[in-house]
Amino acid sequence: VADAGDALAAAVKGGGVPACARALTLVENDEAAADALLRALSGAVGRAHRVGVTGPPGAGKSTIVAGLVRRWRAAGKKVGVVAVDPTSPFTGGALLGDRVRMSEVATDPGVFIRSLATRGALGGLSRAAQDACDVLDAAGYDPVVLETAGVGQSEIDVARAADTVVVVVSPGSGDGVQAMKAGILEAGDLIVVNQADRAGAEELAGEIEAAIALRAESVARPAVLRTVAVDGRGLDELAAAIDAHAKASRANGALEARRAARARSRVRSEVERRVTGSFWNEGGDALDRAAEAVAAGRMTVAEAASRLVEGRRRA
Ligand SMILES: Nc1nc2c(ncn2[C@@H]2O[C@H](COP(=O)(O)OP(=O)(O)O)[C@@H](O)[C@H]2O)c(=O)[nH]1
Ligand SMILES: [Mg+2]
Repeated sequence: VADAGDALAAAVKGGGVPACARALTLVENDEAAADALLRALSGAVGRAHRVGVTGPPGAGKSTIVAGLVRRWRAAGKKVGVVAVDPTSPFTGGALLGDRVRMSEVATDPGVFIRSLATRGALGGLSRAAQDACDVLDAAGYDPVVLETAGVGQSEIDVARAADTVVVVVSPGSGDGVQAMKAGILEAGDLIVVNQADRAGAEELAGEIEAAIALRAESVARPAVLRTVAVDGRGLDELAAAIDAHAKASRANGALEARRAARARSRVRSEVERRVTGSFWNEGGDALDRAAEAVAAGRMTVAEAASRLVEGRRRA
């Protein structure tokens, strides 16, 4: 297994497209093989700039990503995209705005796009998404984009795993306001009000700018950009703003600090996953008995939990 893993790792580092595809399938489906592969790749990880694109479903994230990909390709970059979005998978027809553009990007060997399946807990998916970014990074794709949909804490956390975080909102259906309330704006290094061709866009951008202006002096104040992703308006400016953020964070140490925090958080979640996983694997019927006692009113939740934890300590 180790030899097969090493051969695959070498092919990934060589930039082989089929090797990348195989590696990402392992990351999604085969934990042990993925661990071995990532170990073999580890020395090659860390060169790519990771761009997180997050926001409510339908805001236009995938359309924006497609537009950015075309610009980066025109600039000679090799681009990787990992999408975690059950509502608009990258493999679906709607993805890249229109079919012509999609086939253009999809057949371009300088672009690698992968939608991750959303089965299992988001904790597992978050791990898979970051591992997938590591694979594309090691394969020489730079930048690597991580698109995540939704405004829940876990989606925000996944997006935060990027070097530059772009939060996309759009007018209508109250999504923008909801996104603000959910705290998603705080995660953004850049805020994009997309669908600027639609009613309410300028009001939404104004509200967001007002909210940002109220932040303490010590807190970063992200720029608010307007885009119309379907016709490309504002995307040159967005690409330039991403580039500027990448350069500035590299120069002022913010990138290094963020990567250290990211490594810490990945190790921490992995420990938590293993500890809770092994805890429940080893004592399924103890949980059943405790649950029965709590349901019957013979024990409180706290007492039941204490018993389980103490029982394990003694074992
Ligand atoms: N009017 C308008 N529609 C847009 C714009 N950007 C994207 N859309 C449309 O909005 C829908 C959702 O876009 P998509 O990129 O899949 O959103 P995602 O779920 O955030 O990835 C699609 O039908 C797009 O064509 C825009 O700037 N203006
Ligand atoms: Mg999408």
